[in-house]
Amino acid sequence: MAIFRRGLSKTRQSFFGRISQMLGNTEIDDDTWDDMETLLIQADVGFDTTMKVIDSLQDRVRAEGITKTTELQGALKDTLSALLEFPPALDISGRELSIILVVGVNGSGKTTSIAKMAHRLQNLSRRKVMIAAGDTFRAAAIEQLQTWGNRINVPVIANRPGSDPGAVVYDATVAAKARGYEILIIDTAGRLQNNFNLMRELTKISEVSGKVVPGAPHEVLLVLDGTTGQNAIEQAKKFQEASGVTGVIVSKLDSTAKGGMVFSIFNDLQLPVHYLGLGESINDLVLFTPEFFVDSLFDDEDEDAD
Ligand SMILES: Nc1nc2c(ncn2[C@@H]2O[C@H](COP(=O)(O)OP(=O)(O)OP(=O)(O)O)[C@@H](O)[C@H]2O)c(=O)[nH]1
Ligand SMILES: [Mg+2]
Repeated sequence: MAIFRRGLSKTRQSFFGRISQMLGNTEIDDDTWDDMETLLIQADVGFDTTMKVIDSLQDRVRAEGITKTTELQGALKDTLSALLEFPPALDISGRELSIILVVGVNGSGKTTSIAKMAHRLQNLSRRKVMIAAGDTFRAAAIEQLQTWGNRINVPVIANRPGSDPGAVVYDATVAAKARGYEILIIDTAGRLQNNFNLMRELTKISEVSGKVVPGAPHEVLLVLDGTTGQNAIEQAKKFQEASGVTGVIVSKLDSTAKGGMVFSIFNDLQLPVHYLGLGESINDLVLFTPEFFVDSLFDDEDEDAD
């Protein structure tokens, strides 16, 4: 919980934590709803999701007989929580080898998130984890992954820069099976959602893993850079079409006040968020927990205002 509060402090201090101050202590009127709408839009909750929140909040206010702005914070918390579902567990158990493909635009935080996730799965979940350096595009990308692998003691299967990513994925899948690894995480080159050829390459990488392990990849995780807010939602739609995304990792939420985009992922994209990146170090990836997330967006009533 403390790591959530620390990691989400920018979004809290800029938006949700200011709600009582902004709404003041008056009767709820039209201005209240205008202010509420502004707050949600500015926090990058997105237009459609904001409208939905306002509608349900108005229903709740009516049903509960709330008339004062001071009572709105609690109602807003409940309304926001209702938008989030507890994400299902990753589909990485109950078979010999499970494969997670990680995709996203340039610099969104894929490689870092993979290292953090591998570390979590190995140390907290006690699973045997291997990583495939499917980003063969840049030499530095392979080295970056190998450096992480050495630090967290997870093997990284790589090939020469410029080689076919499909071939690396094939080799890694065969190696993981032969050596009894339970989870293979595949890194991929960052690609823009509107680059047709690169998007098609993702489909190919997916198919290669499925040839060695039927049904693979079992999860396709899209890494969205939290600092890009609503822009990330548009990218996500393209990745959903091209690679059958099954879930989302939101990175860099510690560096942004746009944390409201998480609501949009559930509501607009209908995708579960599995992990949040809340910092640059290896332990700064947390399992998404709706209750902790929503609580961390608001000032704690017991806490001194900061
Ligand atoms: N503050 C913060 N920085 C992060 C987080 N996750 C990643 N970063 C930083 O974001 C930058 C890009 O991260 P990478 O993991 O290399 O991103 P990538 O998607 O693999 O990038 P490409 O391979 O170039 O497409 C690095 O400087 C990371 O340290 C996070 O949760 N918080
Ligand atoms: Mg990378």
